[in-house]
Amino acid sequence: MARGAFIVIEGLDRSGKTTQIAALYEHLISLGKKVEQIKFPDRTTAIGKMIDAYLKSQADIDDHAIHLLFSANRWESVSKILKLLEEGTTILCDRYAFSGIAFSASKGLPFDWCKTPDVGLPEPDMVLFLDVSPEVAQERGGYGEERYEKEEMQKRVREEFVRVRDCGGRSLRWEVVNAGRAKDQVELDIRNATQALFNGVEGPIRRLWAP
Ligand code: Z5A
Ligand code: MG
Repeated sequence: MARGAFIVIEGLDRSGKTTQIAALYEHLISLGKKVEQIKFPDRTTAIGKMIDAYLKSQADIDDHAIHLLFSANRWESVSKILKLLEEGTTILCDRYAFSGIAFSASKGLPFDWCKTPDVGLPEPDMVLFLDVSPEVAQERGGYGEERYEKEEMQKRVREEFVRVRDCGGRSLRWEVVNAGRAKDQVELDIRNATQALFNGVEGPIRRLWAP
């Protein structure tokens, strides 16, 4: 039996990640596929609650320490991710290690240091990067109240995402989607980019940035 596909959606704040994951999820359900949605940060765990307090500016945490907490929050989901994939369930994941690097590096932490704690995580079969200019993102109801939701920060993060893509490693598939268009157009592009994965994937789950 083919294993499930691991599909990650990345992008800036307000790029439509959650909207598009929900649309793809409904499409896969309508096709009778086994599919699950996951999201990072996962704010439901003990570590996730610390991250939530940090993002809401209710707690101050050193930049290095919060970076490691975001990574630990992914590691605590690994057994669940592997189990779902092995039993043939497709995973749609809202943000992953790529956000981890882009956000922390844009605060000035060394890029390679940021990458290290996520080395060895399950590697996605495809990353869809929803690209919007910070200006378009801001038109979508403006940024929220959380710590990183400022135009200047989002501009730096967008630049860091280019570096993250370029360090992806040989096997990583990174597709850029123009997410500045109407929702249904973006949805169609995402469906077309991912449909070869809908019947599952042959071969083992690779590890992210493994040597
Ligand atoms: N972070 C980190 O630092 N390190 C890490 O390792 C990880 C994350 C994993 C919280 O993330 C913060 O954590 C985030 C990165 C950091 N900081 N920031 N910024 P989060 O995922 O919990 O929160 P978020 O990125 O802010 O998600 P979001 O605001 O929910 O954005 P979204 O999911 O991309 O957008 P959306 O909710 O689908 O859509 C936003 C609005 O736009 C909504 O009103 C939609 O109806 C509308 N929309 C969506 N698509 C369109 C189109 N095509 N046209 C017009 N309007 C649209
Ligand atoms: Mg937000």
